[in-house]
Amino acid sequence: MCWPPCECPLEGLELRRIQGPVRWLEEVDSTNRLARAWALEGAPEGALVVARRQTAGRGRRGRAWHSPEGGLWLSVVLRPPALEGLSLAMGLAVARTCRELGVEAEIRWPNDVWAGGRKLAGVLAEGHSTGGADDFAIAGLGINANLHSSHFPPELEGTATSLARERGQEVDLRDLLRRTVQQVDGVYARFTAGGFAPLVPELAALCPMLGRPVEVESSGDRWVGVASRIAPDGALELEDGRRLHQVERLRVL
Ligand code: BT5
Repeated sequence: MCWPPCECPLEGLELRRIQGPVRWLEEVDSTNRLARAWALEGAPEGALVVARRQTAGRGRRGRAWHSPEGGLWLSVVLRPPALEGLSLAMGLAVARTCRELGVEAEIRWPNDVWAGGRKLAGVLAEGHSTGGADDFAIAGLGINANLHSSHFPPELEGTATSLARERGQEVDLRDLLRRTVQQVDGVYARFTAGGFAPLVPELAALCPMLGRPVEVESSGDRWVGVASRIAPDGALELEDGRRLHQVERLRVL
């Protein structure tokens, strides 16, 4: 992709809700941080922030997201009727995109996309309540596109992967962006029309951790259970009846 883009990369796509405007940045601390500030200034639903690299990319719970040049780092302003399941819905959009490109991406509750036993992409969905009709959410998507092992710090070398690594061939970032926006638009249209529940069967089919033992860490506790299903509100249910909404860490055993 020429950067900044020489023509509008969304041109020609049939989009319902996610139509831009788009802000392109060579470098930013975090696209989620900037998208939030923009939304507070009145950015419409569907506004997008895309950066070539992030200097302080964010994961959940204050964790860092490693975002050098070569990945797709983007945030979208959404005004969903409810937040339940939004993060998983966005994960579904990312997994569908990666699958279109020939990578057998899987979803790992609550917000990861994996391939070949490693983390390929992450989603950070953050809701912002202003106490009125202006409530919004920012969905941040980080897809390791053309990252190679030398791009990852030592602690991620054995756990992270990229589209290029899985396919043995780099992807065109402009094409990846177009496909991602198209998928986000389609999944988000379904999400706003019917809520999260109708997405669950498709999601579950891409979620091989269901039926497997998982080790969970939450509020200082650690335990093992068998993941049984994703509930219509986005919770992960375990065979022992526990329902998980937020966890610090989850490892599939
Ligand atoms: C996530 O958090 O997976 C959410 C990542 C969201 C990133 C996007 S990029 C665009 C937007 N702007 C932002 O500032 N963020 C969003 P979490 O589940 O907490 O996972 C974070 C953990 O994943 C880290 O603690 C590392 O172990 C690992 N990690 C960090 N960078 C990675 C990378 N590039 N690839 C794979 N794993 C990574």
